[in-house]
Amino acid sequence: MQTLRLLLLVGMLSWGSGRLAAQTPIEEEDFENVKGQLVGWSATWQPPGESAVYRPAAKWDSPFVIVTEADGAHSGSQALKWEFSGEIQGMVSLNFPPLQVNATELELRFFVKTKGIDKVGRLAVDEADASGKRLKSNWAAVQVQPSDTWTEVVWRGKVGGDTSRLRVFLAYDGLPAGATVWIDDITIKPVPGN
Ligand SMILES: [Ca+2]
Repeated sequence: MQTLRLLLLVGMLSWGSGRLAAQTPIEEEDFENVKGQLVGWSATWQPPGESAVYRPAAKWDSPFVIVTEADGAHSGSQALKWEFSGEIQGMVSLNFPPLQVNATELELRFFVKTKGIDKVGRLAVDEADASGKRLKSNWAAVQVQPSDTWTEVVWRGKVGGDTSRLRVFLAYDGLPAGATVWIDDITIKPVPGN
């Protein structure tokens, strides 16, 4: 069953790739300049036995929302909040905007905080070319542990010469009502010396 779910997730991530292709990659995000809707973020949900549903962040309202929140940010006065109003079954992923690749060895960092979650999230880091086409998938590149305080997630890796952006997804296999994930202070930088 787990293998099947992984295959379904890989499939739905592929499906989202074309939609992300036109977006301008980012190098950092602290959410301080977000006014109103989040741009570039999206989510994909694969309910058991049904087709995957992909929507931009602003188009989700049930069973979860993806918004910025002023309270309790890691930096400044805003962070991203992914909040579940109802129980969710099946794989669900928060899809980051494409991240700019400017070296062959990279370090991706961000801060995460969770509430009402007792399982690990899986961070996928996919390599893509300038058109958004996926070149390589790094599934479960990092396990994101649940934590009610801000903790830093770090992924460091070498990418291929044709890679010009990374596509990052934070995925969970089912979540209870009330589950919340906050994200803040995303950076992607060359590893010093590379
Ligand atoms: Ca912030």
